[in-house]
Amino acid sequence: MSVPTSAPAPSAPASSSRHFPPGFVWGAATAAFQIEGATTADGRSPSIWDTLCERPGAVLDGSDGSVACDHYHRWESDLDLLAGLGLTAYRFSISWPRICPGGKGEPNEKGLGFYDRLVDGLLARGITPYATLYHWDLPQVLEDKGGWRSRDTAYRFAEYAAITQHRLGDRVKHWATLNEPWCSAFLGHASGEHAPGRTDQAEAVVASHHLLLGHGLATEALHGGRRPAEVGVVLNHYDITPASDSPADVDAARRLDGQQNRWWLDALYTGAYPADIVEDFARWTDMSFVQDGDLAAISSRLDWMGINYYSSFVARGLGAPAPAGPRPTPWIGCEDVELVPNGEPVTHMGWDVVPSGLTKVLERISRDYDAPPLFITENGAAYDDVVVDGQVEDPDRIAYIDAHLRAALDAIDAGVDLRGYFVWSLMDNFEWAWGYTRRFGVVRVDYDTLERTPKASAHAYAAIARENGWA
Ligand code: IFM
Repeated sequence: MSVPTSAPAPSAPASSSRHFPPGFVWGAATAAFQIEGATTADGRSPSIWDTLCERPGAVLDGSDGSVACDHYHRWESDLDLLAGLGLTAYRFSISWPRICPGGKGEPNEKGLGFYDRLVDGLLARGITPYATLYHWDLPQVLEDKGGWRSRDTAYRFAEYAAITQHRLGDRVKHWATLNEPWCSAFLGHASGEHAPGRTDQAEAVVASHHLLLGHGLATEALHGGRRPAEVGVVLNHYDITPASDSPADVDAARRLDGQQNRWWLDALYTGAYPADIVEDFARWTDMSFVQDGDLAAISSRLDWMGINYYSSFVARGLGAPAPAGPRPTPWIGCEDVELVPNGEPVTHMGWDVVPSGLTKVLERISRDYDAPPLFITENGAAYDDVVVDGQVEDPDRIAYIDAHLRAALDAIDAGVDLRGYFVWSLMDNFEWAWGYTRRFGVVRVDYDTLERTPKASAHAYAAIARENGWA
């Protein structure tokens, strides 16, 4: 948590020459359920997101992932797009229900075959694969047995990780176990906005532990495999400041920071959950589901860590007097905390644009934790793109990416070991509970024709990647 002191130093002006360290990795990111479509092809079983999409009202536009960007059938031309932009790294996720449609037992050869071809296609184009094993698409068969509320799911996850690495590990070196487990635990089990759409705070805490346990067991399995594996995890972090120095606001920021940031970082790097948050959660759970040895597995050695950064939060405790006007929504899992707009411009998601928060997040992790080298595994913005003659000029997205890259470089200049950046996202895609109404891509997808067109931001980002900074 950072408490506001003085205004952060502004990033260098857009015209100044700055460069990233040699070898900095430039990539784009996607996730299986958001782009692949083909949800019934080649033996894939339903995931919890297929199920949630069927629930009336769960997805803003009533859509689902059955077609998405049809990447399952268009992957070759999508990889050509990546290569055409000159990007040399691609972060994608593997669909668990394609590999293990039954949740356990014999893997599905056709599912493995798809990722075999994808990886070969990447390598043939000189693009390094960064594979994420879990980007929220739990096989529904496992949800039916308790999902992440059940300890057994953590063991099933480690099995699936081992199967996948056994097949792809001769070509894929960089593995991420989980993507943003906070979302799986808290949006999935407390607010119910994400699959499996449950609303029980105690379940969210149990799920958070089993997700982390799954991460730890999978990390051990990947490191123990026949092939050398560089294993990481991808977390969503925010810089969190109190709205004022009132005790209620300061405590709100502590709690929010504890749940969003420290819960995960402490478990991974210190082998213990933060005591103050365990105490906060005591109203829901006594943590008796934590068994001997769990935290040792959770904190097993990592080779890198991914940070997804989009925005930062200003927290107000509801004990403090609220100003007149509409009250923002209370925060999941911290019912007496609300987020206060900080006066910055917002994206189409309504998220404050705070590049300096990225510098602070990177510096904080590097300063407070014994963390491995860092990557920004997602950063980007949804804007309400205007299409003129099939083209998108997206100056807001260009400015967002540019400012965040400069903020990342500020962190490197301050000594942070940051190794790469993946823009979210390569292309417009299924934005979870928002359906297809929010566009994060640097490549536009026309959902009627599925035609792809690089936006101006794709070219602007590619130019920075080519130059390894700004000339
Ligand atoms: O689209 C998501 C992605 O799946 C996970 N990180 C945040 C992105 C934007 O909401």
